[in-house]
Amino acid sequence: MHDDTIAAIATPPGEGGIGVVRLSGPQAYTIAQAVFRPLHPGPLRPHRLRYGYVVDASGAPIDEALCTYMRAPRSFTREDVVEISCHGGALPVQMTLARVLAAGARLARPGEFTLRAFLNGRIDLTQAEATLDVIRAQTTAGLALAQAQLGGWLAQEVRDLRAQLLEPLAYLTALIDFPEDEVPHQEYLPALQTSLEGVERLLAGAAQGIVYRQGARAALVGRPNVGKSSLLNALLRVQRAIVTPIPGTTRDTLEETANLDGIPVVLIDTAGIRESHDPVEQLGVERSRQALAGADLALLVLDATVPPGPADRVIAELTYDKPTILIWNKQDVVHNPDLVAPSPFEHPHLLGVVATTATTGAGIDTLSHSISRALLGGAPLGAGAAHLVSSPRHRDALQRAADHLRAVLASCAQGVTVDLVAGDLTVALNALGEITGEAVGEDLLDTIFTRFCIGK
Ligand SMILES: Nc1nc2c(ncn2[C@@H]2O[C@H](COP(=O)(O)OP(=O)(O)OP(=O)(O)O)[C@@H](O)[C@H]2O)c(=O)[nH]1
Ligand SMILES: [Mg+2]
Repeated sequence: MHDDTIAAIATPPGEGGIGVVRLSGPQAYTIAQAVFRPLHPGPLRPHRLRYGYVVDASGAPIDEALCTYMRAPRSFTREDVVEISCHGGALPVQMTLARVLAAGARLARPGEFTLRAFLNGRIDLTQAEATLDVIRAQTTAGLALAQAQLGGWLAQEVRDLRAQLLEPLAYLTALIDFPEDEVPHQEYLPALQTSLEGVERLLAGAAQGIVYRQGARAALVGRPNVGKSSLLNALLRVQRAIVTPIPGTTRDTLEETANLDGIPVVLIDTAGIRESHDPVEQLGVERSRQALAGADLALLVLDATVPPGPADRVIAELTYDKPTILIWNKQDVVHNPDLVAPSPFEHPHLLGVVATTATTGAGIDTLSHSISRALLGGAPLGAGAAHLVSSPRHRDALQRAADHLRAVLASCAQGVTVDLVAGDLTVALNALGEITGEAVGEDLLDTIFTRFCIGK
């Protein structure tokens, strides 16, 4: 437990109906008594809301407020926690915070409340990270993943996997000390094999989980006037980008996030790529290339009313190292709109060909499903499939655990010396421990918790 008391504004900056100042630590109660005067005098009772005033040092009211005292360990941090809800203007909230700091609290660092909840054992590291994911979720699918992780399923699975490995490790360690008691390795192979399968099962869903949580970037590229900006608007269902019949309308890249089947996809509209003597357009074309380079997926747009030419080929070649969806746009002008022409290019990473009419919205749903499938590498998340690993940190740790477990199994099969096997097994156990926080260093905690905002 910590001996200092931290405080921060827990609500976002700006104006709101209420603003909350939160305190956690051993002096939380005493500080609340000093800064909050209930309408009806008397001590604050745990888990009861009190009405009253935040008062200045002389006892004069600063603002009307409600105060909640949550006595340890029944609180978010397992410490004494006080929340003071005052009016949600910048001044009342800041003056309340200033009073609390003057009365002995220290300003909390980003994520410090959640860090304390973790350090005091109320939640594990996956749940601490999920707290942030719940706050930042951009789609209901992302929120479902975060809520499930907050519920602790991942922590439980990882703990079970670790538990399966502890006995083989204890046995191997004993063997190092008492080689004469050697029991054949074979006895532990099933347990090791089962753990490896468990780790692999978690890894199998990670790519999809990460896409749902983090989203992805998709760049619309093509010659001028093929309908890139019109497609952006159609996918967003908002007239976001300027559309005109003049080739070269879009000069700068423009990004907007769309929710495509539960994935937050940053769609990037780009300037049509062509040779140009106009210096502004040249800069725009350069930005188009950069946008493509930074994208996870290329949306290569062709005008279906004209045969693809060398200019289209040059742009297509720019997408050859990216997963790409080819879009035949302006189907309404084409003679046979139901026929989806194949790709005119031998694209090495072509994931789909879609026909659209950006101006009417025809084909846009198909396009949006093609994008989500391409990003997920297959079918979208089914109902109830919220148990997916969704953080690159967890995936990397699982990957290391899997690699070392495979090494352990290979060594057992080859009869390698016991200490080497025990070494690999220890690395695997620690990698799993990093996920839940059972085996973590200060640096890792710093990188995780500084991503939080102050007050969380
Ligand atoms: N008939 C028809 N016209 C379209 C379609 N999509 C776009 N257009 C028209 O094509 C013209 C160019 O559309 P934009 O969306 O500005 O094309 P762009 O690719 O963004 O062009 P630049 O910004 O110049 O590179 C506009 O007049 C659009 O209304 C379509 O599916 N059918
Ligand atoms: Mg445009």
